[in-house]
Parts: sequence; structure tokens; C-alpha cells
Amino acid sequence: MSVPSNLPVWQELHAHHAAIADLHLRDLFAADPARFARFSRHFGDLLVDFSKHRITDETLRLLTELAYQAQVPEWTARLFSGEMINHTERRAVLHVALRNRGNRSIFVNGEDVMPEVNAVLEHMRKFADQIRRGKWRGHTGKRIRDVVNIGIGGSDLGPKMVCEALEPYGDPTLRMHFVSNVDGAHISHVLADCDPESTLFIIASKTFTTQETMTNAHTARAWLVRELGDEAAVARHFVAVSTNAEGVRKFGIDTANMFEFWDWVGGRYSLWSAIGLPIMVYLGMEHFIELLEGAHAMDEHFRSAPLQDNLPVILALLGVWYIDFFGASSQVTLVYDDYLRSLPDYLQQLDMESNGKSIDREGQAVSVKTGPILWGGLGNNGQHAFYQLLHQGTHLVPADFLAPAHSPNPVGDHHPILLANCLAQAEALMVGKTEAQARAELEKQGLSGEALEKLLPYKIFPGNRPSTSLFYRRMTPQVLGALLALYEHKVFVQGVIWNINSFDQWGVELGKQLANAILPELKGERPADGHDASTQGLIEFCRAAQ
Ligand code: G6Q
Repeated sequence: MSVPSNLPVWQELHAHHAAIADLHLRDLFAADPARFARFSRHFGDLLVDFSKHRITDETLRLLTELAYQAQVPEWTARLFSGEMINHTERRAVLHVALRNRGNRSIFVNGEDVMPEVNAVLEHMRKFADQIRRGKWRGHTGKRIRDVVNIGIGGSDLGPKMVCEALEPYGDPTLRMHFVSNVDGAHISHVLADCDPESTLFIIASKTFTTQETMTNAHTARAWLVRELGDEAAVARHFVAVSTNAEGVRKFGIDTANMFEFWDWVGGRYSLWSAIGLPIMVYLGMEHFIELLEGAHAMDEHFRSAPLQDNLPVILALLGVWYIDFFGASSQVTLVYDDYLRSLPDYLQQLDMESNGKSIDREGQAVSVKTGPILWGGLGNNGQHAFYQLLHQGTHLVPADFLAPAHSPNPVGDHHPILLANCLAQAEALMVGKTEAQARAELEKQGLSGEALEKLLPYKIFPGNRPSTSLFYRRMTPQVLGALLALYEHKVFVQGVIWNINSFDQWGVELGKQLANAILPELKGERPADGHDASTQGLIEFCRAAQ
């Protein structure tokens, strides 16, 4: 693999960028009535429209060539065959095995992982079924009504987001809670709202050593034992999801109630594994399998579709186009679907933890820009807040718009109004408002002369701001599975093009070490020294206030 900027097509793309950078999307649409048809694709119930991007046929041809020259097909084959492509952690990357519904053998170190994957799924099914049918009861015999997942990062964001996204498919008698923050306020609020006799805690941690999760788990355990007055109650109220059986045993959870996964499942890629246990408890096995099927369908598409029609590849290439050729450093996810309110947070981790890297696979500093700053939120709310910058700010921020054509909550005109806003925003970002249009509007409002001229510059919208629209007929487990796998593979393809390892996270590990060193100093168990003056001053401020 070579440095991306050394690939022959990279220079061609620079030249092409210079040639088309001044083209306006408004004019590209006006000149080509078939633009939407050519630059959009259907995938099951999903419609991906990328026609509002600053591209021509030639751009797509060159970008596809970039994918070939960066060996995307070869790397995709290595991913799916269980090769150790996470080289800094010496691990395979096999979240695709977790949703391998065709059950094709996938080998890691010469061993087929599928029998184990299927066995854990069956273990999860039995447990979820018992909870949902009221067969698994609390220590005092009460049915489980509250499920509290305690985990952080990859052991929190995925399951939380999916449970919210698929709420219409969830069991309405179960209340799902997700505790991640070590700030005592988080667990205190949740515990205050739960009845210990009918609460189940799922302790989700790949390593079972993460300080925040362990601290929250011990607090929950102490609360339960105190409230029910019996240590033995832990067995009926705590289960674990982890790769660390020893850690689980030490915590006091019977390993029969531990749901296993493996080191080849990265945290941010783990919702398809036993980390998805809260999802299965809430939605049931059938819907969980549908979620896996949706992702599997996207996996198969990604593995086999030609690059120019391959959705994860197309989205990845468009991202690279803006980041490396237009100099866009940020991308925004705008969801017009309240159930997807946590999707931007989930995608932020997926993208920024995977591709927020500056050292390439050969250990050299990268020579191009890599992963973007990804952010976003509920689109309709954002319109009344941060969209100003998207329309008239100085940054180019490519946007993803997500919206369901059909709402599960058909209340009056709410849904058409929501959709109209989504469509209008994507259109306005693209077409903008010319000086002539702004002038005509002001004249219509009765302005003229100096007053009009003074106001005019503020009323002009440059437009030409690109977006992808990801619309779906209605949100279903299959659609969500396909959507998430689409984003996962997009991130992977970009990592391949930038020649970085998308599957390690040394920046996250750093945080885990640092806090442990300062904790005893903050608690006064050891004098604080060896820090810079700022850290020292802050530690002393906190100690003085305790
Ligand atoms: C994900 C990251 C990180 C991780 C959390 C929790 O890819 O590695 O977000 O998921 O730090 O780690 P544990 O699951 O080990 O508690």
C-alpha cells in the first residue's frame, strides 16, 4: 500500500478539482434533467441521493479509480476473510461475522468462528426470552420491568441508539436505561427511578476493567444489596457482557450469566455482538435477527457490487473528495427522525475514533487530511440553532440528511411538515439565493435605494453546499441494520484510502491511563507532584473545595 498522495490519480483529482470547483450545483441540475436518476441509488427500502454533490461523471470516474489504486477491493477481501488487518493490536476485524446470516465459514487463526457466534446468539435468545416472558424474575419473585445497561463508549452508544431508533418495535412493558457517565448524577438519577426488586443490570464491558463502568457497576451492586438486604440477590439482578471471564467472576457474577464476545470485535463495532443484549431483550430475537439481516445484506452488497455502484464506496469517496480536495474539515449528520436522535453521537464515535489518525500503516506521518470532525443532531431543532453557519458561514460542511417517508406517529400534519423542512433545507443549501433573487424579494417588501443596497449582501446565500439524502420508506430493523453497516464500511473504505488502521484507538487508551494516575492525588492519598503548573493548580483547587 502506498501513500495516497503518491497515487497517480491523486494528482489527476487535484487538476479535476481546479477545473470544476467553480461549477454551481444549481447550473449542473439545470443542465442535466437526469442528474437525480444518475446520482442516486436504491437499496431495499433505502434511497441514497448523492446528486446534490459537487461532482460530474468525470469526478466519479476519477474517484472510483482512486478506490482501485488504493486497493479497496483487496482490503475488503482481507476484512471479510478474517485477516489480522488491525495490525497494531494484532487482531482480525470481524464484526461482519456477527451478522453473517448465510453462515459461511469465517476463520480466525484456522478456526471457524461461526459456531461460537451462533452459540452466543442462542444464549442471548434464551435469556432475552425468559425476561420478556416473565420467566426470569428478580430475587423476590417480581417480573423484570427496568433494564439498566452499564457501559461506556462502544459498550453504550450502539445499544442505546438502536433501542431508541426501534422503540416502536420494543416491549412497552420494559423501560430501558443506559448509564455511561461516571458522574454520580447519572447513576443516581436512574436508580432513583427504578424498583430494585424488578431491575436487571447488564454490565457491558469488553475488558471489564474500564474505570467508569466498574465504578457505576459497583454502585449499582451496593444499591441492590442494600435495598434487598441480601448478597444472594446479585445473581438474579446482574448479568455481564464481556471478553473477560475472570473479571466477571471477580465482580461476583456467575459466568453462566455472562455473554461472551471476542477480541476481533471492536468496541464501536460491537452492537451486533452480545453487547446488543439490551437490544435483544427490548426488541426480541426476531427483530434482532432482522437487524443483523439488514446489515448482512449491506455487507453482501459491499463485498460484491462494482465500485461505481457500491454505496459504502461512493459515500467514502465523496467524503475524501471534500476533505482532501475542497479542504472541508467537518461533516454534519442531520436527522429528521426523532427516534434517531442518538445516531449523530454513535456515528461520531464510529468515524472519529476509527479515522482520527495521523500515522499510516507503515508508521509514517500521513501526508493528507484524514477523518473529519463529525457532528450533528436533530435537523429540525438545528434549523433554529446552528444551520446559520451551514447556510452562510465560511466553512464548507457536507451534510447527510436522514428521514423516513412514513412516520410511525401520524399525528395531524406533523410528518409532512417535518419532511418539508428537511427537503427545503437540503434544497436551500444547494441552490442558495442569488443577488437578483434577494434584490427582488427586498423590492417586493417595499425596500429601495440605499436601504435596499445596505441590506442586500446579508440576504444572499451562496448555495453550492453539498449533501447526501438518505431517505427510507419507514424505519425497520432491516433498514437500520443496512444503514449502520453502510456507515461502518464507508469509514473502512476511507481508512483504506488514507492508508491508516481504522480499528485501533490509542487515543482512547491514553485517557484510561491518565485518570488512574491522578485519582490518588485528588483523593489526598498521595501528594500531587510531577505535573505542569496548570494541572497542579487545578488539582489543588479541587482538593481545597472537598
Ligand atoms: C471503542 C472503544 C471504546 C470502548 C470503551 C469501553 O471502539 O474502544 O469506546 O468501547 O472504552 O470499553 P470496554 O467495553 O472495555 O469497557
